[in-house]
Amino acid sequence: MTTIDALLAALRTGEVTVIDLTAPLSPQTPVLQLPPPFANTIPLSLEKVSNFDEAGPFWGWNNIRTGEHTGTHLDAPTHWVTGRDGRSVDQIPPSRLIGPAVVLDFTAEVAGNPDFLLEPEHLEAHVAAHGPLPEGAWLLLRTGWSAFNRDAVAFLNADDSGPHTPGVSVAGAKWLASSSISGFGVETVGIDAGQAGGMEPPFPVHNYLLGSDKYGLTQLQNLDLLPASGALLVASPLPIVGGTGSPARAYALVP
Ligand code: 23J
Ligand code: MN
Repeated sequence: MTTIDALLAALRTGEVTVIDLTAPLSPQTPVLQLPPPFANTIPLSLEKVSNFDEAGPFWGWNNIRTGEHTGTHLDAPTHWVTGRDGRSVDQIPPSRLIGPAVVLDFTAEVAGNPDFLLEPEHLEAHVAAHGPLPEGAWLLLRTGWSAFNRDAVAFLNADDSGPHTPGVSVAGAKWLASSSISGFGVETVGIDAGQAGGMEPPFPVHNYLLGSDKYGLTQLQNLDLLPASGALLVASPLPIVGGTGSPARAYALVP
């Protein structure tokens, strides 16, 4: 029996299950709101081509219009100034889009502090308890934030001082960039914290990870259904030629 046969058998018996980590993609899907003078991306819209009518009596189809960075999406290195000479989304090797999922759970901390930041100490404590992050891992920051997915105001959580959503400190971002991970996934609208625009450098996760050929995954959900380790992550962005990212489907295979 090959490894694939064994996996297929395990999927059939339910010994391995497939968890969809993707948020539904609709015109209501929250999108990032940067302050002026910055431009913003657009939500999803569907434009009918035909719907079993004169324009297509036996078929329905739509054109889609949205940003590369709408909903559950992947950030490619070329999204950021530090990675501008790196890989666009179509150039990411598929092997980097599949890897061991390592889930760090800070739901309790975030419940008391929406501006919670992942620090090197948290990462060092994880390594001390569980060993080094596996080569090619996808580190997933579980915060419980996906509970707000269907409510854009709560999800973006902005006030006069800007958005308040959890993320990673500058030192934490540097730590991740020099680790063996393939990518970093979050439940929030972007891979950086809500307050990251005021950090030095601004948006440190974008800055350091995308500048180190590591990728981002956003607006994940169902991270509460994953074990801390032992699951396999599969991310499937569209190979938009020259694209800086893409809406993506993300799955986990869970034993
Ligand atoms: C551009 C500027 C800041 C941010 C972002 C994009 C994203 O979150 C994104 O989707 O890449 S924070
Ligand atoms: Mn993005």
